[in-house]
Amino acid sequence: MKRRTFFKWGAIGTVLGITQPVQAKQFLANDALLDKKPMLRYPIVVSTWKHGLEANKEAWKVLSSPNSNALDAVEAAARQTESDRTNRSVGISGMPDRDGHVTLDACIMDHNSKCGSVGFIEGYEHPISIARSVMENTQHVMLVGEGAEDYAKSYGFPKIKSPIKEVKKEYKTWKKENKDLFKKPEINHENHDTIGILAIDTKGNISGACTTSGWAYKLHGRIGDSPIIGAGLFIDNEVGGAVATGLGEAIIRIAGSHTVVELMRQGKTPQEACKEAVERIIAKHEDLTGLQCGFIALNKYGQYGAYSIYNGFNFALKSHYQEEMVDAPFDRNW
Ligand code: SD4
Repeated sequence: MKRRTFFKWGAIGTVLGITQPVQAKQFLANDALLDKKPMLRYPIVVSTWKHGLEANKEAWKVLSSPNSNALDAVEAAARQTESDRTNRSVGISGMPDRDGHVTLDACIMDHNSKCGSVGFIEGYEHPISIARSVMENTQHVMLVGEGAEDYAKSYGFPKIKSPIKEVKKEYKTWKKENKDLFKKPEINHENHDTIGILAIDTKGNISGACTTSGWAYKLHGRIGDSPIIGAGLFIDNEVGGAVATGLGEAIIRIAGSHTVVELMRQGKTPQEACKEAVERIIAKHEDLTGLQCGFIALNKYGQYGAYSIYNGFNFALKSHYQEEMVDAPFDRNW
């Protein structure tokens, strides 16, 4: 999102009773609380980008009940964004691939390290729920393409028309303006916006979910980091969890979310862990032009952190005490 839009949104948020976006300095104070016996700060939910605010509200309906379940919370949050037809980066209203298909990736992981994932599926409103079904009803972790769609159909997930007409229209314009379809699609802060969600419930258990239409105008058949456990999402209930957003290929190269969780296991704060993972991506890429990647992380105490290569990445936070957008610290300006 452009900064101007971001701050405009912040002003509207204030009118609606939502706290203004918090700047990096304030949010770093949270990590300073990490001592030998940190305060337990849950239930809590954090979600990538602005659409995370609405998603968190759905998660909170689950998390605020006395016997809440983080897995139900992250699924409810992801479903909210998947159904938002104004969202151009998640669900069937998301960005199409180079051939005009909207192909979706999603995964989910719980506090028992159970996980499920679907990739490269078309015409299903809730990839996240299909991913959960794969986790709960099969011996597998990941189903892709036609096989995943057949599976969804057999479990009664309704097939819907995709792409929607707004996406078709935008695709037509894009195609006209991009005659050379083999040109590398442009990656910038406006054409990739997965939702990744991490939540800790009242029992202190953590789960996570991630869902996206992926890199806009990608090659048909491409799968990003978002359905890959360890890349787009990783949870370890002993430590915490992490989710990623941005250029999936770069995130996969360093097993991004797993890396963040392992760094937290070694004693790093969520903030430090996200920063180190981002620095690893930076070190492994000579050309960082337009290469945005960001992580958010939550440790078992309910402490959160985030970091991105470029400015402009933010996330939504909700707990008993907070409901706000937080600007992630970053390595460089666009
Ligand atoms: C992908 N990581 O498909 C996703 C896109 C994304 O913010 O996260 N956009 O590479």
